[in-house]
Amino acid sequence: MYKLYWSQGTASLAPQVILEETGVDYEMVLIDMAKSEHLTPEYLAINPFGKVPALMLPGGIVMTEAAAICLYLIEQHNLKHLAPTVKSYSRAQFLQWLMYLTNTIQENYKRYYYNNRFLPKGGDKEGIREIAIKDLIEFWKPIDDALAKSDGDFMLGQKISLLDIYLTMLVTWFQPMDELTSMYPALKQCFDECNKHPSVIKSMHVHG
Ligand SMILES: N[C@@H](CCC(=O)N[C@@H](CS)C(=O)NCC(=O)O)C(=O)O
Repeated sequence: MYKLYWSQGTASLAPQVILEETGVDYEMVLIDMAKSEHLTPEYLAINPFGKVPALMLPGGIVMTEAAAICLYLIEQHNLKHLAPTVKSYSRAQFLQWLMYLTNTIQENYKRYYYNNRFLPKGGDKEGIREIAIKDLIEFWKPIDDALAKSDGDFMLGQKISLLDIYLTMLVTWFQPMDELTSMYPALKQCFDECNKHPSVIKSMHVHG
């Protein structure tokens, strides 16, 4: 059985949604980051990066990186509705936006949440957070533009894909969310539609 090591409000949300989509049984193992459980010797033995998510595969291999976990599950369980197949034309756009979400948007939340890591001791934490917010708002614009041009509510048109699930997770990290979604109507529409999807509803509920 798959085991998903997770913590509330983190990058474990998207992998959980995809696990839900597979329909297979899986176990959720809470690693409470508020109690620094991600840094215990027991967890570091499972994931030496000391981060969540981590997915233990039925054979015992541990996999990290939220987007990679999602793609792996989609491929293993042939969830064709969530990602264009390797040979399909829209795979190019799919890969482009998935990498954009992880490398540009997800990565920049680090300056927002872990601003102390980017500064010398006594540095201007609030200052770096403000720059991170300004950059994040700017980095969300191409996603809103792509959604506005799409022929449906989702990144690839009328059907939800991993892109929409992943971006929904990343929208929840922007606090208050309304500050972001009120600027970007197409993003808001996609986010609202995603939140009606049963596997998203269930996973959001677990994340609280
Ligand atoms: N690139 C990794 C990032 C994982 C990551 O940074 N997770 C955060 C929670 S969203 C974490 O565990 N942070 C703990 C820390 O950095 O100390 C992924 O996408 O899975």
